[in-house]
Amino acid sequence: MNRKKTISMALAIITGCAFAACVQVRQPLEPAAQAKTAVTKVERTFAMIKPDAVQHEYSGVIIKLIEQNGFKILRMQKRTLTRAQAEQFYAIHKERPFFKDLVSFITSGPVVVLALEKDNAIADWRELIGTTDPAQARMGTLRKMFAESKSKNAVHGSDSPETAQQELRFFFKDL
Ligand code: RTP
Ligand code: MG
Repeated sequence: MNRKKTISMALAIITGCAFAACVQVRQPLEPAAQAKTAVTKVERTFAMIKPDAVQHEYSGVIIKLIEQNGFKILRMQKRTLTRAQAEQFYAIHKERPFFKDLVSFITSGPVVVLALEKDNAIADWRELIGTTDPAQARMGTLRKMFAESKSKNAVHGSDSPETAQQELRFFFKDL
């Protein structure tokens, strides 16, 4: 074999190895490896089906969607909030111009309160409910499907681990 032929064979082998290495790197991870790298945390969050959605008889379908999206319902109760409870629950908004209307709305009829559990429950529930204003909400979100307006927006979701803990305790003393 002459020198030129030897060099081209060596180059072909090196190129082949490099290609194989690339293919190796680009291959998806085995399920076991994926399980090792995925960071998931079982969390609990607080959810509420607000008076507008209850009044329109959307509670059943919303509960169905909660379950279909992988949330386990730990607690669920239909109740009407008193003014004092509403003011305490939404105390963070007490200086906002919409506070009075918010309290009137949330006490205007029964709500369904729920304790939900799932991997990444807090962010996933916020994702499923969509943005505050349904006009801005993504297709497929609960607010896009069931909310009438930014004020009457069908569902509530805790926005952080701290508020989730606080809101769960507010309604479900044993959690
Ligand atoms: P939520 O607490 O009920 O899950 O809603 P959110 O985080 O998406 O929105 P947030 O800023 O916490 O506001 C609480 C609720 O107040 C009413 N709101 N009305 N008219 C308005 O400009 C206005 N802005 C807020 C909504 O019912 C909102 O969900
Ligand atoms: Mg909020």
